[in-house]
Amino acid sequence: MRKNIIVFGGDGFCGWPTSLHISACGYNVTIVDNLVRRKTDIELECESLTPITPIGTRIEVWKKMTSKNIGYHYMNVAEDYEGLLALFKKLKPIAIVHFAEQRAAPYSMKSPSHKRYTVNNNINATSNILCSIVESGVDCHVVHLGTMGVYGYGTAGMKIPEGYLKVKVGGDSQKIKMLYPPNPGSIYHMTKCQDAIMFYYYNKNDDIRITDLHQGIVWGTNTPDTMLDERLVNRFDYDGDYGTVLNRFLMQAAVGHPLTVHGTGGQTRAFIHIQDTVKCVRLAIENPPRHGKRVRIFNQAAESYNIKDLAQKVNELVGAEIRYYKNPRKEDAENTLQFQNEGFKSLGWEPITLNTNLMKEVSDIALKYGERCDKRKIICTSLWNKDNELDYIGSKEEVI
Ligand code: NAD
Ligand code: USQ
Repeated sequence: MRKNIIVFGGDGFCGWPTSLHISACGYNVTIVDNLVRRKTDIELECESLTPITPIGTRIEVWKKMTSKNIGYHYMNVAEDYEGLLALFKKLKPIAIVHFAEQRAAPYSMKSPSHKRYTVNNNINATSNILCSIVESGVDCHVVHLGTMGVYGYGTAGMKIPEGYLKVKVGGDSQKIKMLYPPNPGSIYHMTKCQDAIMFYYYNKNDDIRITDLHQGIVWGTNTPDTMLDERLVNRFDYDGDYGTVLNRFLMQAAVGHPLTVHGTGGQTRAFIHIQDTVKCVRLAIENPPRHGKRVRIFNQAAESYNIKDLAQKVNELVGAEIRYYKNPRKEDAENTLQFQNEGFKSLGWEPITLNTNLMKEVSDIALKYGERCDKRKIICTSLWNKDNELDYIGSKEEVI
């Protein structure tokens, strides 16, 4: 039985622990990554808080610890179509996991060139992967990491369904299921909406089996596999472009920086722990949709929280000053967010919810590597439009 799996973007924050988990579960994993995320560290003059080792060292140490091989190809998936096609023909994977996109909303909004890079990279990566699967004739399941942000963050009076909305048309006479209307909040999120149209098309035209995972904000750092050896440590982004909110707050508390709540902190978002990310991706791989079925969409998120409550929880756990900053983004000051996540639950997933032990684990990592933090990189300086203002100081009161 073929058990090859390609992980595109397997050197990144979600991709690395996922590659290890899938390898540990007995699949032959090949990582494809052009290391652009590491190069972006150089551009932004800010490294992962954790000292990640080169990809070659990571793979060598994994082999030493587990006797399992992980293959690696340095390749730009958005540009090297011929290389990609050759790889599909050679490996004939049963599944691929597609993480290889520029994933930070603030980075995508930094400047016209960052906007255009994000669009070119993300759209071409997805397009090349789908096109090369068809041309190679390989029957493989595509598991893509999308985002909860494709829905916008409103609930329209109901729980957000898993990808499709049931609507009545023609004076209630006819019921149809349509893709939930896209409502991106950044150029990055817009590319994920565009990915969805490509999936729809390739599934309809070429019967490619596709699972699109609408993932919430990932928190945490390590998984049991990355903890086997310090050289397997996962990356920890904390800067204003790539750092995501809960990990940032835990790191900020650890280094004595005020927690940087944007606006009123009334924004509600969906969250998932990194250990659940890797589990969900494996569950998706092991339960592929059948041929002839439309694109399967799962909401890959455990629960939602508003930002102010998160800051309060971090304060209760480790003690921190909470400050409110003028919001650099164009987003609703307040929203409620409810969503369905029955798809993964029906496959046996029991979500990890925000808990003190796991938050403490992140806090301990932040304390351990705190001296690597460059505090000048903490404030988010990427502004969504000309009406937004930079705010390095913040205030004790919510910014309306
Ligand atoms: P990341 O930036 O840490 O990892 C992405 C990896 O893809 C990097 O190693 C990068 O070098 C690689 N890559 C990017 N473009 C490439 C290209 N053209 N060719 C080859 N490799 C390329 O990001 P992440 O946090 O691991 O996110 C992975 C995926 O999960 C993204 O698609 C993101 O949209 C999605 N996601 C992430 C989160 C989160 O909170 N981190 C939440 C929801 C969804
Ligand atoms: N926020 C703060 N203070 C901070 C950082 C963020 O208040 O210091 C606020 C933001 O204004 C926003 C919310 O927290 O309202 C979330 O911001 P984030 O940077 O943690 O997450 P986001 O930009 O939404 O992007 C992240 C990942 C992205 C993924 C997305 C899932 O980077 O890859 O797609 O989460 S979701 O949020 O469900 O769209």
